Amino acid sequence: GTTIRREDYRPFAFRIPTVQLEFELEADLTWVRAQMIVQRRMDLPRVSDLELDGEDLALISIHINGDLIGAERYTLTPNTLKILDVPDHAEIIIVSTCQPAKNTSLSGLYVSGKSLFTQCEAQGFRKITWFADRPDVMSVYHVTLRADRKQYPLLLSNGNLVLKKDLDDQRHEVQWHDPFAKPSYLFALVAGEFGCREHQTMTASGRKVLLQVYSDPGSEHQTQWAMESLERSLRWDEQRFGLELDLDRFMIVAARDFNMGAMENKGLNIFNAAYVLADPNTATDSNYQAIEAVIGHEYFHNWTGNRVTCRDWFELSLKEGLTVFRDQEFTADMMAQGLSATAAQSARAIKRIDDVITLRAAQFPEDSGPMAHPIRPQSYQEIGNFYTATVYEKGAEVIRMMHTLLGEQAFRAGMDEYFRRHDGQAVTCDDFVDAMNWALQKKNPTRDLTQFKRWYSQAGTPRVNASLAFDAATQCCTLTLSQECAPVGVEKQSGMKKLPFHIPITVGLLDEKGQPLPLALKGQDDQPDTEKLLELTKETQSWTFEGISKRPTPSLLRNFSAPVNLIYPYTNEELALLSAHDSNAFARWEAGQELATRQILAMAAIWRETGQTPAPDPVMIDAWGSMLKDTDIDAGYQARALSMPLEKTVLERMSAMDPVAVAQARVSLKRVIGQHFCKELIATYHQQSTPGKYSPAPGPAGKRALKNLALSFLVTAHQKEAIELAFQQFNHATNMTDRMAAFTTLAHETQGARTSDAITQFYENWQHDPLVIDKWFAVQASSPLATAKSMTGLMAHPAFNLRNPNRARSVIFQFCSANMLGLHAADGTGYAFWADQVLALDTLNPEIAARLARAFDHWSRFIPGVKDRMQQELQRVAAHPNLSRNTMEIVSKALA
Ligand code: B3K
Ligand code: ZN
Repeated sequence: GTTIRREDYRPFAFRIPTVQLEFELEADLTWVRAQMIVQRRMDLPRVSDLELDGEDLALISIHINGDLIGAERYTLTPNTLKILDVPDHAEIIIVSTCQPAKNTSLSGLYVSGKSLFTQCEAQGFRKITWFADRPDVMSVYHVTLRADRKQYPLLLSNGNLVLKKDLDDQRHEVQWHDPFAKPSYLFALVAGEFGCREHQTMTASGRKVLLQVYSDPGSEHQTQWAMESLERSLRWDEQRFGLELDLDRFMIVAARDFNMGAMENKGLNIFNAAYVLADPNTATDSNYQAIEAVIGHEYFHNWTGNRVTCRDWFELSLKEGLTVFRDQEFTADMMAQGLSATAAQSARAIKRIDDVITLRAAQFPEDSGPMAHPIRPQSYQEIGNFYTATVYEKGAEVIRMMHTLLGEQAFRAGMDEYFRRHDGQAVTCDDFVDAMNWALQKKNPTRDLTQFKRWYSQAGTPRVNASLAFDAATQCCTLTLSQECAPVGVEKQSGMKKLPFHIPITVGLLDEKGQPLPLALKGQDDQPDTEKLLELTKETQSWTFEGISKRPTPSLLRNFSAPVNLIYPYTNEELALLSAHDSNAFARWEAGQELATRQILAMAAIWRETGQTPAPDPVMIDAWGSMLKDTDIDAGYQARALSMPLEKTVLERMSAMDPVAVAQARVSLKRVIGQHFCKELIATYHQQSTPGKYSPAPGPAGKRALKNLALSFLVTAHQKEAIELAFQQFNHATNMTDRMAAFTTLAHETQGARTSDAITQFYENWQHDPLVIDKWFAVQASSPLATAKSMTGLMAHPAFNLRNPNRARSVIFQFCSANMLGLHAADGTGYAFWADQVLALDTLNPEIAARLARAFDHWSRFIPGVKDRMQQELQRVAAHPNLSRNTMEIVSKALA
């Protein structure tokens, strides 16, 4: 494929200040008229031709300044329209058609259900009309939509509604005007029949705004939480960042077929229905939380993304990393709202834990594999492949490190300065860091973020080795940190020399009782704190603390203050001490997880040799016992602390990955704990009841999480009483969280007539609700009992539809990326299934196919036998004729 490079960026030679779009909307054939003002930029080297992007379009006519032009005035290739020799000022009108019903890629204008939707980021607008489809060309849009009144009673586009009228032939017309100049990727239209929930509210400065949530007719009762989340998002951005909604109305529309979570189109967010619709009976606590987070995320994009956008797609993390950071903070603030200081700390720690689990499971593997890239990539073949965990989640970590280094107040000053400098512009990550640097220097003129910028240009997860030297004679304790980060991905081929990162590391020291020690830096601190922010900027650095009488236990990388792997030679006893006493809730969780991870790794190694798993270290069992009995801690926190680490996170720690050994070891450890603490777990189960009306609030959700974790330990341990409890809970649950928890543990851990009855019953009760049926498919596809053959069976079910991304994800992706035992079955059928599905999806929806292809990124790190078979299937995919550019990039990089 062709590689696009960041260094090749050139500004576009023309401005397009205004665009008037007219649509005659029909599913089979949509007619589009695009009228634009084009002005040659005199500040740039002169370019005579206007080159526009287009894809799958049929050209009808081109007019320049009122004259129809002939074929000698332009050249047309499959992806470009070059209008030759355009005047300095021109009004250009292009008329074309496209075919929404044939568009299975769900990018551009497409059909979902009976409605029409658009998805333009990153490069979908070019499937609607020819245009300079790049984020640095910003225009004011006026949009006219015409369509059949019956079939498409509602016609939406960005901005404010200016006109609505009926036409002849059962058609009608609606006009929209968006006063803010925007790049084409933020354009949107929706046509169809929808139910609507409305809410009038006021911005901080007293402007009236109308909030609307549109969804399938009859689903209006499921949009209350979405509306409440939207209102909370408005308030939060006003309070925390001083940012107001800038339009008179803000719309969210739910689509059943959608490639990702949601899209921040100006004033008209289009959402995957999974992130809009919820009621207690159909959505789980985590669904509720995800809805609030995604609604917040898209809303926050209005400033970080829309008002200030990206110069080019290499700068994607400018808006995505920052907006993920903002949505994480939003959720944390919502969770901590109204709590006492200690309870708030634990609530924020829960959110941090969940985010770090995601980062480690999705981003760390990416950063060590063939697709590794810096948060600001240097090159890509297909931009659709770069909406990655690195750009998003690691991008958010990089913003968070700046927040840690600057502190809340200076960070806010930096944000204000960023908007002051760049509102209405398309800018770069450097511009953002420069604004932050300005704020940092205002606080302390000797500091700067020059070295920090390396986080934008170097990939990989740094490894930080820590060691501690204690000197009883001087009562000094020296902490030494050193960093390394080997070249990864493309860095390997380029022979790039990597330089040290600027890494903020928050630390504490505990005495032998687990009490925090004052951290007096030698000769510097008069009033020492018990926590310090160390800044590691060199390869190796040491810090000496004085007045320490016994060798302490260090508590390192508190709150996960940097996206690194921190290695310290803890004894299991030290980890147990931290897990019982560390005053930092995040670090306390981390210590317990490290204990369990070591245990699983040890058990997996022996399982490989003998087929048996040894008994775990009593230190670890005791640590779990104390956490289980600690009734002072918040239930939601306790649930995280008692959970087993994810298989993926454990696998990352193996030099040769053995997925089956890890899955077996993890489940046997869980079983041992379930058996060992049977009585306590049953007690915990019964203590955590949440009577009364369902609420997704952190309090009751935490109790449910703990109760259901206890249930799952017990069922895994094959406790008869627990299996009975699970069936009862499944049958009598009054909310989806409890029903799903019971259903999952039964379907994954038990077999027989009652289990299959439960599966049948679940389907019969919920077949009318596609989002619940996605759950039904997902539970079966992620079951340790599932095989490629049973997947083929599931896909033959009448409710399966490969064209619906949510459905494809619930079956195929669950099996290929959340089912170790199924995917890695010894007969190789799992691998062949993966390849077959990548190829099947590739002809329909390349973006989704390429995502699935990434499930094999790590093939070369597996044990022999496993890796050879994975490689063969990768090669089979790579050799397939007419592979999309998306999938080709992924498999060729994996095989390189
Ligand atoms: N900006 C969109 C992602 C678009 C992905 C296109 N392949 C959603 C978001 O990050 O909020
Ligand atoms: Zn985003």
